[in-house]
Amino acid sequence: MTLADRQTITPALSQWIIEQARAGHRPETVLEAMKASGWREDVALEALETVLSSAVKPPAQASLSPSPSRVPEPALGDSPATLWAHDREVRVVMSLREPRVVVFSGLLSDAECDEMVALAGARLQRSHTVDTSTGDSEVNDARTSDGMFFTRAEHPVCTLLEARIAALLSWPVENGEGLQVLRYRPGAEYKPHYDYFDPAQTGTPSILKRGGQRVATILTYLNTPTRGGGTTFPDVNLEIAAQKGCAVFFSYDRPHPMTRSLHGGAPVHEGEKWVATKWLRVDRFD
Ligand code: PD2
Ligand code: ZN
Repeated sequence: MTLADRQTITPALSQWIIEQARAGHRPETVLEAMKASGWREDVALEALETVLSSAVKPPAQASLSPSPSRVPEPALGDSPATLWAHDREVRVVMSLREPRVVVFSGLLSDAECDEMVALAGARLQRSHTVDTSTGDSEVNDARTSDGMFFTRAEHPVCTLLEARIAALLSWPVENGEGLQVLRYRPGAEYKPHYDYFDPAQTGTPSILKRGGQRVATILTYLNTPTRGGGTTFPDVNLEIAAQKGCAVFFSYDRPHPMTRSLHGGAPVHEGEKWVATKWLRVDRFD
C-alpha cells in the first residue's frame, strides 16, 4: 500500500503535527515537510487545519510551547552599577529584558584573557557543532571559526572564570559545560542560531540525559577585534561589540524561538576575535 492510499489523519500524525508546532515550526514549513514525504497538499492542509485549530483552543494553547525552566540571572533588582563575582567587582554595562541580555565589563583582566588565549591557541581545531539528529559533532559551514574545549576547572584561569560566572549568575558551577574558546580570523563568522537543543531533533533526548537543556550562555571576549566580530541578536536588532574582558550573558527559559534568543557572531573584518563560551544547563552536567 502506498502513502497516497492511506492518507488519513491518524493519532500519530496529529501528535507529530503538534510536536512540530511546539518546536516553533511554522505551519507552512510543516506543510512543505509533509508534501516532501508524499502527502497530497489538500490532505496535508486539512490535517494541519484540523489538528492545529483543535490544539490552539484553550487550555491546550499553553501546551504548544514547552513549559519554562528556571534560568540563571544576575541580581540586578535595584540596578547596581557593579556586582561582586567571587573575587572581583564586575561592572554592569547594559541590560535588556526580552530577550534577556546583560553585558558586563571586567569579568576577566587583560592578563587573564591573554593567558586563556595562550592556553587555547595550541589546541585549536576547525569548530564543530552538535548535530542534533544524531548527537554527534560535525563541521558546519555556518561556523567558520576554530575552537577547542577545556574541561571544567582544567586550568586555574578556567576555575576562576567558572567561579566568577557561578557567583554572578547564582548558578551552580556543576551545571556548566566546560569552557569553549573560539578564534575567528578575518571573514570568519557564526551565523545566527539558538544555543538550546532543538526538541524536534531525534538526537536531542540523548544529549539531554547529561545535564538537561541549555538555559543560558555567557560569552567572554578575550581580545578586541579591530573591526567587526560583534555578537548580534537579529530579532531585536541588537549588536554587542566585542571588547576584551567584557561578557554578554543571555538566557532562554524554554527551547523555543519565542525566547528571541537567536544570536550570531558577526563576520570579523579586521584583526582576530577570541571568545570563551560557557553554556549553562538546567541540571548538573557531570
Ligand atoms: O562568538 C560569538 O560572538 C558567538 C556568537 C554566537 C558565539 C556563539 N554564538 C556560541 O559560542 O554559541
Ligand atoms: Zn551561540
